[in-house]
Amino acid sequence: MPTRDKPARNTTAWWREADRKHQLSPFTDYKQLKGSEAGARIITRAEGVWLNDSEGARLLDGMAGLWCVNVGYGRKELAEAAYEQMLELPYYNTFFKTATPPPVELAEKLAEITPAGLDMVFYGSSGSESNDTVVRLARFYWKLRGKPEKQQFVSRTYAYHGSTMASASLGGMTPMQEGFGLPLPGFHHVDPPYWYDFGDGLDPEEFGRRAAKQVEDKILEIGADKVAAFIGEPIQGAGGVIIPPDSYWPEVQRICRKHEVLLVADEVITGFGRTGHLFASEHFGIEPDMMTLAKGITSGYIPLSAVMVSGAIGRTLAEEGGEFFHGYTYSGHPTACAVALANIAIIEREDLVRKVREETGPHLAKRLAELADHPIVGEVRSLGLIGAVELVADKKTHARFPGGRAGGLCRDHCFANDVVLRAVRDSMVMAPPLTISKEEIDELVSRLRTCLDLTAKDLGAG
Ligand code: PXG
Repeated sequence: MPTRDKPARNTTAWWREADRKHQLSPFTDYKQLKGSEAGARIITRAEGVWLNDSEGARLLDGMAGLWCVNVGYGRKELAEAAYEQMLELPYYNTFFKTATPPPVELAEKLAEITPAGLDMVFYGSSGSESNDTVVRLARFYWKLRGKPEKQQFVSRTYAYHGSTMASASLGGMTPMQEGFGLPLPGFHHVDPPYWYDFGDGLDPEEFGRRAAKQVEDKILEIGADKVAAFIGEPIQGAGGVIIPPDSYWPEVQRICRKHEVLLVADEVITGFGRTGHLFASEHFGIEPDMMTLAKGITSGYIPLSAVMVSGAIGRTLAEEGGEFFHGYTYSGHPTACAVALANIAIIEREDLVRKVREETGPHLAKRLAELADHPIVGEVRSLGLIGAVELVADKKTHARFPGGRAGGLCRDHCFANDVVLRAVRDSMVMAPPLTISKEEIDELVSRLRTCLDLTAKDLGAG
């Protein structure tokens, strides 16, 4: 009989205790988790959009893992692609004048499917690594172009570009910077195009132009001759699914071109069909000079990331020469690239992007719109299968509940009611697998409504 102090191996209680004792999980309050009786929920398997935990519960995964499992769980052919590649050639590097077939085949495929002009690729294993690569590439490019003083970067508050020191400097999450000596010198931030919180009563399109103007003002303040690049997520995901007004991105692109500042789209979340376009840059009408990809590139089945680079930058690298002193052991990992190729084949064969654009995306928007009359819902917004629900105390003034507790409360209710959603401040955000059915969307929204009711009750509202 296992005792309370010593649970039997590989049981829920044992995993929880070993987790508390030995694993330092990301973005976790260790004091809180290690001291809590409940411990972590142990997820043991998954199929489609459904997760199973070790205690037999079935959870609807409204977040596609962490915004990444685009083709859903349980895809045998991705496992087979990895298995076959591992037997053939599990690993070989792409340093020192060698290459292997999968990264080459994937590079050709990515050049074909990403927006016009992006036709070269530098691989990594995470979004963070790829955004670090952007910093290096941009600085290297301007040096080769005879403008070595173009070193600095502009991005936005609430941006998430990763957790390494350079990518967290590009990001605009203050808690990730304060106390860590970040941002590094040369990284600047402007307000996000977040109409709901920053709109000041302006018409959204006018607000979009004002938010873009802040980018220009910042470039001029630093000096255009010192700015290497502007980086932004077409839709800020971890920052709260901030969907900019249509006026924003074309204006940012015009400003970047005017001041010879590279435009970098971080499509780590928005890439591979999330918005109902293969890449959100297509929706917003921009042609970035670089684009970072991760997550949906393999649907999270294995780590892989990429920086897409324009032909113009690629030509400068090729024509001006000089070694690019940068790379990772796993740049162009053959097994990860083989999985990415199989994953993209699924997205194409199952017509997932069109389905998101024409069927499931509009269905999610319609069902979310029905939540707008809920007493604590201030706004719902979505594009394709990425969306947010704003929780407010006052629908008119957009005033939040005191203490910033509403999001966390609602998230905990969702988790207890077997639907996984994220809370970002007081926004509930969602990004389910692109394979989610209309019935499963109905289920997701109906569970969310129940949890909104419970949250309203906790807050004494409605
Ligand atoms: N760019 C964007 C837009 C991201 O969302 C990264 C880069 C970094 O990718 P890696 O692979 O290094 O994690 C991300 C990651 C959350 C959450 O809580 C979001 C991310 C990661 C972890 C948690 O919403 N996005």
